[in-house]
Amino acid sequence: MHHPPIRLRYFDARARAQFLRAYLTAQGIVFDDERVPLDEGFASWVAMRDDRARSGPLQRLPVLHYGDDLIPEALVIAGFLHEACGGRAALDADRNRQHEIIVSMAYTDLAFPIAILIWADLMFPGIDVDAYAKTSLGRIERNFDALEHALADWGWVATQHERPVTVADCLLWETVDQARTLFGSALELDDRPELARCYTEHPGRATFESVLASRPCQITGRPGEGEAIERIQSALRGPAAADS
Ligand SMILES: N[C@@H](CCC(=O)N[C@@H](CS)C(=O)NCC(=O)O)C(=O)O
Repeated sequence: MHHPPIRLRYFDARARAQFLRAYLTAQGIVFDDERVPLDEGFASWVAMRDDRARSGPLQRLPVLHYGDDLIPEALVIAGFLHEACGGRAALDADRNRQHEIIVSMAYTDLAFPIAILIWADLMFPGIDVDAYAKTSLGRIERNFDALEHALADWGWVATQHERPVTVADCLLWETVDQARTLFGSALELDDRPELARCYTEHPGRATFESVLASRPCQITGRPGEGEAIERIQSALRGPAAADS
């Protein structure tokens, strides 16, 4: 499949773009993985924000340059790539509907709350981070359970070796990996066999891991993300662990 020059511009973070990087790489598509540095005061971003030819019509990242087209919004980019890379044509109507549902759900109900939790104390000054972490984990676990049932009903994971890697597969894998990084041992996959297989047995797994390893970065652009995650995990382990 022929493509014009492709450039994906996002911060040097995983959040809204890592699954797109993984998808393009899994398709064997050469693209420019442009990363705006997470420098002091987001100076590099501030310097480019007013240039809509780079920051897009909404002045937010990610944006995808596909030849002369500039496409903003992660979900719009996801849909565009699903079409442009032949993913839509490779799936029947039911599978395409399921694909859309997985992408919408994983992005809105999993990836987004993960990012909000990481930023919580900076976004909502005075928030009780420990309580919020527990509430967030509970909500995300319920969303994982809902997804688990749907994936099983659809046989989504059972057929993952029979179809090309999809955008939804990349987003699911990336979201589970982010959740594991954020929640550590507080998040169990053992009683979620569909998600566990999607994560450990996915045919794209080696590619997803190598994309991450080739340019390691934090999940969000939050300054001090490592410490914030440690604090969240400590809260989830409970007072005994926090005191020791
Ligand atoms: N709805 C957009 C949101 C994009 C967005 O908020 N991007 C953030 C980074 S995660 C951004 O560009 N922030 C810079 C700013 O708002 O100045 C999407 O899902 O792609």
